[in-house]
Amino acid sequence: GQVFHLKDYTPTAFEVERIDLTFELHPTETKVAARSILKRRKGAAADAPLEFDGDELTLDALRIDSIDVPDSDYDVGPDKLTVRNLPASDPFEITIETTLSPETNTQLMGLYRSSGNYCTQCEAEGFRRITYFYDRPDVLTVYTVTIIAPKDVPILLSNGNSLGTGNYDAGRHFAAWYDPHPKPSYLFALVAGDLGVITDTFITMSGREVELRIYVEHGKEERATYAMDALKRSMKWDEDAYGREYDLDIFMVVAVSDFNMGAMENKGLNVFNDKYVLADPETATDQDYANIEAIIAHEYFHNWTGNRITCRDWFQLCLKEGLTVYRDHTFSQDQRSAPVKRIAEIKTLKAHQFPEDSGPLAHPVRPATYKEINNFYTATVYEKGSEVVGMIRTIIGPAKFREGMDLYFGRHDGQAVTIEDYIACFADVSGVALDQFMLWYNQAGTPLVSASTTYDAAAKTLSVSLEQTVQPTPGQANKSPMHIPLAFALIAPDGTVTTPSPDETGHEGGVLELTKRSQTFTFSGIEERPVLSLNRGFSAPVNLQIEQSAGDLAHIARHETDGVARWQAINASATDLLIKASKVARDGGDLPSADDLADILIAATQDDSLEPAFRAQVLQLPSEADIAREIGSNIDPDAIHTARRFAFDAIARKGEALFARLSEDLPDGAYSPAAEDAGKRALAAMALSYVSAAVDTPSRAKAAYDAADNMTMLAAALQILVHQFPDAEETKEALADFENRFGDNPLVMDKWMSIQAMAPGAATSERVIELMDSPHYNAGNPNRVRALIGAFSAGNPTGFNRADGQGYRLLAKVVTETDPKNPQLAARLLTAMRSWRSLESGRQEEARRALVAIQSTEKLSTDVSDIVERTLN
Ligand code: DPP
Ligand code: ZN
Repeated sequence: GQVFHLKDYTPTAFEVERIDLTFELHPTETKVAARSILKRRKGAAADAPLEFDGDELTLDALRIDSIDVPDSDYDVGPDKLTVRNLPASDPFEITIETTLSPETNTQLMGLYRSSGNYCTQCEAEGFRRITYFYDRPDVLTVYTVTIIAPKDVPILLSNGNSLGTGNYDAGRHFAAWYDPHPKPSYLFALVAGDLGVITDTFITMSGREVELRIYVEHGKEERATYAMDALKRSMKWDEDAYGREYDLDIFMVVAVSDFNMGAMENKGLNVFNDKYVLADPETATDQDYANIEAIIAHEYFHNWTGNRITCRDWFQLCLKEGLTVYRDHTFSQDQRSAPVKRIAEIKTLKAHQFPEDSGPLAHPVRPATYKEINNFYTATVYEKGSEVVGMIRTIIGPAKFREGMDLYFGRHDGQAVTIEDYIACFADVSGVALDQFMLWYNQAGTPLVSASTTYDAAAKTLSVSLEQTVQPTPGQANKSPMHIPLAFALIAPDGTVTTPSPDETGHEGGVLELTKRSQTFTFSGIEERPVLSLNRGFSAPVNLQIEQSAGDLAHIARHETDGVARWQAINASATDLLIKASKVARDGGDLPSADDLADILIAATQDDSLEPAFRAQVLQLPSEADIAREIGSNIDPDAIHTARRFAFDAIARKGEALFARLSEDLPDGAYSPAAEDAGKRALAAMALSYVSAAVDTPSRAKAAYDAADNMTMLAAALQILVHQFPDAEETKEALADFENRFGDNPLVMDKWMSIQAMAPGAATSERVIELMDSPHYNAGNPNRVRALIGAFSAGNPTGFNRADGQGYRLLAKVVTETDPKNPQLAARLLTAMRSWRSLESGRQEEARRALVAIQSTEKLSTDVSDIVERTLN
């Protein structure tokens, strides 16, 4: 297939002054007329042809200034329209008519149907499935949209402000929309159907009233109220934190049940996966509420970072995504507990981005080439992209960061820009050179920073020696040293925490800026040997190798004033032990005692000065996948499971009384999704899992299941039953009860499927195969497929990596069956194989066979062939 290169960027020959779209909706024969006003770009050749993108399109009519274009003047195919001999004088008008079949569009890109409603998804390249156009983010224009439909399709929506509605011919009606803000085609949206709605208003900082609407399936309106609340808080926060005001008269969100992504930031008309809109206490967990808050915020924040200022080309995807993730992270930190939220971000980054960065799918935050852009909506672009923005703030400081953002909004509003344009704003306001920093965008791989300290008691100096290396990644054999800001603190023997500046010129207050391959920083006037707490708050997304004794880690865990750093030290202790134990479990011998780790965890859990949500994070041992990642090669997932379970049980027995008490310490009063109550539930659920292991009977979890009056505790109890007591009668009863109560709610049954799919052990793959035949599974719906197959392959190390390869074969079957219908979904599922080379040799061979079987399937999509080829390379 074709390879696209960043270096090949060239602007289009024509600019589009505006586009008028008319849709006559029909399930299998929707008529689209697109009239665009075109003007030659300055400097374009006078005879330059017009080259529009298409994808599976059929052309019905082509006119220029109302006259049919003669056959000799154009070439057309499903994926391209080329027109020559264009009028010498511009602007001129081109009209293109196409016919679409939304009903049979199973890719969920372009115009399709979901539960009988019409909706669109155009990012990245879906608009070209609607009409021939410059389907690329640097062509911005003003859209007017007219939607004509039968009256049994009452709601007709598009971007911008309403121009009105009225009757049309033959019992049909219409609605017209005008979006005054020039936008690229990927932000176009249309929604039509019979939908319920909740409405509200927001008064902006300059006093304008904005109408807010959230559309959902009839009968689900009540479940959208939390999303509405989150939307209003997001609008307010963007005004307070960045001075950004909303810019249309109306802001709409529509929830649809068939959606490849989480949600989409179309101008004024966000389309959401219903999983990230609908919530009530009976059906949604605290995590669901937090996700809704974060994604509503994320898509709303795109209005400025993405829509008003967009990307020049898709290589710059992180320009909008990394930055917008950074903005939604800080929003959630402000709305909830900042350290607890930050810990969750670190866990997510390490669980999803670190393995990507160390395997065959590694790519820079801004890739230089791609075959299929859909495959670059990755943890690297999003999560590492967000960390990179955070590092700019650490390097230049919060005030200059805000100044740089203001400059960015002022300088580039209405433009399609590059990462260089973005970074220049921060260099300009701060005077700090950020050239070396650009490597974070251009160089893939997680840097490894090795650190050692030397204390000289006579001279009263502490030296910190740092060394960085970045492993080769596909296409990048040699790496240059990066600009790495490492926040730190020194902790004296008496527990005093200081954040001094090193003697070398460097950052004020508690940040070491590592820019060379190796560098030593010295601190003078240090009276006694301190312990170094390095990469505090995870200021840089690096792997840290630091010679630190268990005693030093315990010292940090006890005295750090920064909650995140405290957690980092505890997590490092747990990881060290679990790596050791996994090796013993693999090679035979007595597993190392988890007593010291248990003491640390129990001490933190008993500390009532710490918020419950933080204590829940502390109690959560590194996952099997975390341990595997840290071990890095020759992985035996079963040995890791054995080692982790051994430590878990030991901690459970040692803290049994404490866990028994905490497992019943639930918030009083009616359910509230607010962070404080959610934190209490998280701690109770964590304690319940430990005490259940200590007593080794399902009775407590079953009692908690029976007593639960909200989905958070119900799902937590069910998970303990299924994962710890798979064969118990209580577990069977709970599973059946759950199915009975929620069998008609697919989003809730997704949890029921995921919990079972993630049950550790070899038997699970058979259960997954059974569930694929159950009425709750639907191979055509992305949420169902991800809940069962995605959870199994990405969230069940022992089950998926079954030694006989059955898990891999199952995934291969689903991928090849899904690919013809929905290549984006199939390719995403397949990324679960990305770490196959780090497995022990037997599993590697099974995994390789499954990958080769996929590769040799006929007519693979570019999405799946791109992933399978890179994975095998
Ligand atoms: N809708 C996806 C997101 O917001 C892609 N833009 O991240
Ligand atoms: Zn986004």
